[in-house]
Amino acid sequence: MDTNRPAHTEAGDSTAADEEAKKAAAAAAAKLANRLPELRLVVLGWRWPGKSLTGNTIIGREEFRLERAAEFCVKRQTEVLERQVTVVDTPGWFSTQDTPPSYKEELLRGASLCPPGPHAFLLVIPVGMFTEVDRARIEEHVSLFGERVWRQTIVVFTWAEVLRNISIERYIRREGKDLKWVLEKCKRRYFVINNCIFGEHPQVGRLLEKVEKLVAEEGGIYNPEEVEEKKKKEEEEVKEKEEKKPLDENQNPAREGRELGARPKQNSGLNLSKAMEVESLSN
Ligand SMILES: Nc1nc2c(ncn2[C@@H]2O[C@H](COP(=O)(O)OP(=O)(O)O)[C@@H](O)[C@H]2O)c(=O)[nH]1
Ligand SMILES: [Mg+2]
Repeated sequence: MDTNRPAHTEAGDSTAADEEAKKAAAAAAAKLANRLPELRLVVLGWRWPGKSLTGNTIIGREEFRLERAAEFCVKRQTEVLERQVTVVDTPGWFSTQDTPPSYKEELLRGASLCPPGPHAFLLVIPVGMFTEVDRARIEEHVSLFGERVWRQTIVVFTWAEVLRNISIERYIRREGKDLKWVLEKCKRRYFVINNCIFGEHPQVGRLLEKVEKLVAEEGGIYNPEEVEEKKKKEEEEVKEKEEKKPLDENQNPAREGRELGARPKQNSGLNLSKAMEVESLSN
């Protein structure tokens, strides 16, 4: 019986190895099928989590200045791993105070700097304590681009070296509901970047492949003009509805009479009797 065992295991191993090889080949084929010749990315986040440095890591050169009080978007373009890559670095939003309107406008401008629109928004979050306020600030600023933006967003974790031996999955679990909320909004698409590694490294290729997978899954890009048009249409619809409202009520004078006439009288009668009660008690 023992003699059969190694032969059986070998056969089992080779089947498992075949399966692995097939899976790897399928994954490689999918990556190739998703491949795009051009990629446009917009980097988002609050101030100082590593947006500009992430841009530099992707571009492979020190193109974006690391400055605390950046006010304007900066666009850079270069060839990365046989793709024409455009990165738009945006000024971050304020993490606790209100973000001035001019910063918000500049943030929005970022999406229109790479026509016909970005393939992905990279929402940069430094690994560390993530609070309810952080979540609310992200929601407020990301939603300036419209709800559609979440479909094109990938969370990019920076400062991941502080995790040491903890896996990113464990960190996400430990941080709790606020960080989870953000991740759920972008269908749990996240990427851990190591901004201490510069130059040739597989991480940039992996990030670009992740963007390409997102485009394949979501079936398109974020088109700022389309979103703006939709926003305008929705606003017009709301305005139209509001304009129609008083007209409808005026068309039913009987109802108007009932509502405007009967109720105040009833109420005032009630109030009067209550007031009398109080008065009589106090007497
Ligand atoms: N150790 C470490 N430092 C980082 C990382 N990302 C950014 N930094 C540093 O954090 C500071 C802010 O980075 P910057 O890219 O200018 O932030 P931005 O305001 O979001 O553009 C700079 O001193 C960077 O060198 C990271 O992943 N690890
Ligand atoms: Mg910056």
